Amino acid sequence: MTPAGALLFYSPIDRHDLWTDHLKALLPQLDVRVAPEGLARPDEIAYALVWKPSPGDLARLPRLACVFSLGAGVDHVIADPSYPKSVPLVRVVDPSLTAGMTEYVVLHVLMHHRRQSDFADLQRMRKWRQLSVPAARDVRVGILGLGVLGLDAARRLLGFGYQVSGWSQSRKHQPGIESFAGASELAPFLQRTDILVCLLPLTPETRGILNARTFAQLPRGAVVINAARGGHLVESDLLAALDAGQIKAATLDVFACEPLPSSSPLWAHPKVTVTPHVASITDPRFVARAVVDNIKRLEAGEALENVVDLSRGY
Ligand code: NDP
Ligand code: OXD
Repeated sequence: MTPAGALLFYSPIDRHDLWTDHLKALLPQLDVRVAPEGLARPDEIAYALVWKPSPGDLARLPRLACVFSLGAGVDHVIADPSYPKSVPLVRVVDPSLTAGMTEYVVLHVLMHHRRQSDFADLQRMRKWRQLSVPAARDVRVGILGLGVLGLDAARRLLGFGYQVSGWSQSRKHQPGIESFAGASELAPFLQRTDILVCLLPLTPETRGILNARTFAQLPRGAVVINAARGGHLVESDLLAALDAGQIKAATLDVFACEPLPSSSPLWAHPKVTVTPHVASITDPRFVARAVVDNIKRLEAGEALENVVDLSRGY
């Protein structure tokens, strides 16, 4: 099968050579072009595989048939007001991406619950002190966003014995997981959450959701883990809540400005764990196949998989 047009690979951070190898191993006839040079003949591009494309660039491709996000999130694409709305946008849904996120969430929930940073402090001081650690069944974990990633993490956390709940737009019916839905159920969800994990997509409705009001509704001494997007967090509100003891500690993987500037107070904050947007990374070995399969579907006139609903923004 020879595709109807070239694929533009467009990412300031991902390895184009790896992606090209994996894509061409599956579809040798695919003409892969790499931005910015690859934008030279815009009328030859039918597909774009992108991470944070510059606003306006996709709108310059007159024959664009499908855009593939290099991540599960698509905020980096639809933030562009000129995104051509008639062109389907496909996101990553992949077991390896889900597994990576679940590992990250479980690691950090356990780290906070098991007071690992307190024990690390004691070790530095050569102090032998058996701090008390609650049983998992007495710890309430609440996940903002019970989608592909949130649901998998919730199920795994349930396996450790935590009391797990989730907040989403629509009600979920998952054994053992308490479901809260919609804006009116955010407050009761927060009130029963000791460790809050954010796995929401970034949309106009969820931007800034990790703010002073949200923190105030959590029990005193709650923990916040944000592995979704930096735009969800009001950093100054978190710093104030940490200083006041309302929030005991935070793990942050994503930031409003990435890379996190060296001047950020978050780097050296004793109650904050920083990781550089690595909670889960798209693996070209697996996801190239999903891209190629969707190209084949589109060219055969079949329905695409994992298409984003542009009207709701995720
Ligand atoms: P999904 O689209 O599968 O799930 C999103 C969930 O959020 C759904 O449960 C949805 O509710 C809920 N939701 C959306 N908007 C609202 C709202 N306004 N109020 C309440 N609930 C809402 O996304 P994924 O699980 O695949 O990914 C989630 C996010 O994780 C991505 O968008 C991305 O930003 C981030 N991510 C971060 C990575 C990292 O390395 N740090 C890696 C991969 C992803 P409903 O189910 O009812 O629709
Ligand atoms: C994603 C990400 O959205 O890597 O997949 O953040």
